Amino acid sequence: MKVRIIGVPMDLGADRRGVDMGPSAIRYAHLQQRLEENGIIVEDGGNIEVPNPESRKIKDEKLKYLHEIVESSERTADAVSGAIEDGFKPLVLGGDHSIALGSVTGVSRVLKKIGLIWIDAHGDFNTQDTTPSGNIHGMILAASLGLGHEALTNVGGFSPKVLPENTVLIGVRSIDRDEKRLIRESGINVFTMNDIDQCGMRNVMKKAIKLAGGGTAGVHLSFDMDVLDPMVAPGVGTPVRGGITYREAALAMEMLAESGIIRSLEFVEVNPILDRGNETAKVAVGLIASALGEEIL
Ligand code: 4U7
Ligand code: MN
Ligand code: MN
Ligand code: MN
Repeated sequence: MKVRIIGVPMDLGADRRGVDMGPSAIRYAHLQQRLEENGIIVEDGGNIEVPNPESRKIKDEKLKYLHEIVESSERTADAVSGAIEDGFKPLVLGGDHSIALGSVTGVSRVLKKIGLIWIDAHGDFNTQDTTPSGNIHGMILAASLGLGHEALTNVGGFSPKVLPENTVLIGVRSIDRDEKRLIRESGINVFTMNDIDQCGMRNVMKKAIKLAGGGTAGVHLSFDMDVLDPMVAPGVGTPVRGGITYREAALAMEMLAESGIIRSLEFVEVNPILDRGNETAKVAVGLIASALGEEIL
């Protein structure tokens, strides 16, 4: 297997500074070495160019840094498409979750019909009309399905990037009131924390793999580190108590690796400023290794 690392040091999509250092923190936690130990050929493609919030002005309080995020997304999409065309599996490192707009666009453009597995404490299903924060990292799943501001939904020049029946949202426990309505109306597949408690991660992932992988050319995994319990992953921008354990996350990754459906993947929202001893980045590296087929024995 050949993997190309693409860093996106983006924090224009969230309120708290620090996630722009996520790609460095994950690299510093020996990502490349760990993957190479598993026999993977790793190429580090460096970082996508993203402007600093300090150098820009917010123009629309309901869509903060819209223009900058759209421009960066086009660059990310090109890097992701390029990696797949060059025979690599793109591994995108965030950065806040707004970077998924570029990744999803890049994969969808090449593979045409994709599945999307979005693992997150949040729904990321707001639009400019429902957002309580104006932060675009809370709107990207909706945008991938064609909902929201046209500048977002039309990145890459096409919309939607994925169909609701092939979209699976897993691990959610914090959804805004109007966001809830949008999710229900959208027809995407959702497994909440309660579903994981009731049915177990194994059963949830079995269903998720069928829904996202069935009849699609491949699946993009978008993993928001805040799905983990804050005790496991303290270094995230928007922690929510009651999250999944390390082993539940690892099982999910191992099942995805075994399924063979994953064509590109991303890990987002690592915030080294809020972390303890780079622990959250280390957790990310462990999960990335599992998702890419690392075996215990
Ligand atoms: B993340 C929020 F209001 N829903 O829209 C919003 F609670 O990528 C949070 O999942 C969004 O971390 C979190 O701002 C986005 C808020
Ligand atoms: Mn998210
Ligand atoms: Mn989240
Ligand atoms: Mn966040």
